[in-house]
This record gives sequence, C-alpha cells and structure tokens, in this order.
Amino acid sequence: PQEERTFIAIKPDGVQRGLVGEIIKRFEQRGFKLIALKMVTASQDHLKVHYQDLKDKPFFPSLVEYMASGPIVAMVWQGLEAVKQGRIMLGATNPLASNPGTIRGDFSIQTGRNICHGSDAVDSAEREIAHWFKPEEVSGWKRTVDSWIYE
Ligand code: DAT
Ligand code: MG
Repeated sequence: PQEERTFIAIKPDGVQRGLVGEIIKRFEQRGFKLIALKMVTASQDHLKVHYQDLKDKPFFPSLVEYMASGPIVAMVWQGLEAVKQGRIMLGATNPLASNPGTIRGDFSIQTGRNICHGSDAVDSAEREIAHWFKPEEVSGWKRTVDSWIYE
C-alpha cells in the first residue's frame, strides 16, 4: 500500500507566484516520498494528451494555452493512499469550494488559475507518470525514516 504513486504538478501560475517550496513542503511534511521531479515547459501537444479526457470541454483550448505558458514543476510522490490524499491536500477543482488548509484553498481563488494538478485515480496516475517521466527519471530510493512514518 505504501507503493502507491501520484503525479503532482505545480502549474505555471504556481511557479510564477513562488509557491514551489510551499507545495513541496506540504507533501514532504505529510510523509510522502518524492521519487521524481523536474521543471519543464510543456508543449501544447503534450498537454493535450495529459488532459485528453477534457478535450470536448469549452475551456480546453484556454486550459492548454495556460498550462503551456511557462514552466511547470512535475513530480511523483509515493506513499499510502497517495492519489486520494494528494487530491485532499490540493482541495476542490474550484478554489472557491476548496477548504482552508488545502493548497488551492489557501493560495488560489479561480478554477482557471488553481496552481496545482493532482491525479484523480490510481490508473490515471500511472498513465500521467508514464507521460511525464521516463522510467529512469523515477527513483526507487530507500528512505531510512520510513519506519518512523509507517508502523
Ligand atoms: P482537477 O484539476 O481538479 O483534476 P479537472 O481534471 O476536472 O480538475 O480539470 C482540469 C483543469 O481544467 C482544472 O484544474 C482547471 C481546468 N478547469 C476545470 N473545469 C473548468 C471550468 N469549468 N472552467 C475553467 N477551467 C476549468
Ligand atoms: Mg483532473
């Protein structure tokens, strides 16, 4: 169960606003393990595949344009219920519905500038990880503190 992985990305607005450290800090402090990280300015073609499930939505073109507008910090975090807990830590898609204490609820106010991405299911997480990272970019490092985070 501690092997579950999720794809978390800090979107261009999160990077521009200096929230990279804050977002990484929250996942680290919670006990999740960082196993991949890179800064990348994604192409619109890459983002169209990432968001393929939304291709018929009216906001799809502006979503892809915004996501391609600057560097993204792409990450893979591993741990118990990483996908579900990652979504809870991010907050609701619309920041106006995100609880205080969540990343979106603390740092954003509009859906189209909600600063972070998190996979919504284990299968989409694995698809997204494979889309953003080569296998050799994901580290299987052993974390010595794990026995103090998991019993
Ligand atoms: P999430 O990012 O919470 O998984 P999603 O997958 O439904 O949400 O949508 C992906 C992104 O698209 C979302 O983070 C922001 C944008 N988006 C979603 N719904 C939108 C809407 N109604 N208007 C504008 N942008 C929207
Ligand atoms: Mg989504």
